[in-house]
Amino acid sequence: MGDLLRPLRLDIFPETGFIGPEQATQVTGRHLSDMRGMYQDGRAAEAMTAAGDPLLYQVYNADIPDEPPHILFGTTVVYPGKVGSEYFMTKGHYHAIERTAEVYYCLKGRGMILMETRAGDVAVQHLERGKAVYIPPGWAHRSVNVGSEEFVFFFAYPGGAGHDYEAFEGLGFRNVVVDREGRAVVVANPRFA
Ligand code: M6P
Ligand code: ZN
Repeated sequence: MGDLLRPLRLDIFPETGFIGPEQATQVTGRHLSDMRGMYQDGRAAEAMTAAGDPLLYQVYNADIPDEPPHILFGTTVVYPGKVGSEYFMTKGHYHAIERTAEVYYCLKGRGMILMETRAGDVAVQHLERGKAVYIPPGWAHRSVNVGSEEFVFFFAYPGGAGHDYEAFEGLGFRNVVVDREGRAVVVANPRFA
C-alpha cells in the first residue's frame, strides 16, 4: 500500500479555483509558449507569444501522493480568450495508465470537454456551474473555455494514472472549438483531412 495520510480538509474557492491552504497545494501555470503547434492558427499563436505569452490556464493540485490507492484532486482554471478563432484550452492528454477514469465538476463559467479514444471515437460535453462530466477509461480529454469569464472546474482521478501528451503533439484532437460569429462551434480538425 502507498503512503498513509491523516484526513485533511481544504478550502476550494469556486470563483477563482484557488485551493487553500497554500502549503497543501501545488500550482502549475501553462502559457501559450507551452503549447507550441497546438493551435490551428500558428501565426496568431506566434504573435501572441511574442507580445507577452499569455497565461492560458492554471491547475491547482491538492498535495496527495501520486500513487494508488489515493485519489488526486484539484481545480483547473482556464482563462477566457482566443488564439485566432480558437478558444483557450488545455493541452489535453490520455492517462498513461489507460484503464483509469476522471470526473470533472464545474464551479464557474462555460466550457466544453473534447474527448476521444485511440480507436477514433469522439465525444463533446458542455459544462457550466453545477454540471459534471464523467471521462471513462481510455478517453483523452481537453478542456476549452467557450465563455467570457474564467472556466473553473474540480477534477478527481486515481493516483498513479499519469499524463500522456504525446498523441496530441502532432495533429491534435480530432475536433476543435472555434468562434463563428460569436458562437462556439465544434468542427472537425482540418489537419485530419
Ligand atoms: C484537469 C486534469 C489535470 C490536468 C489539467 C490540465 O484538471 O485532467 O490532471 O493536468 O486538467 O490539463 P493538461 O494536463 O492536459 O494540460
Ligand atoms: Zn486526466
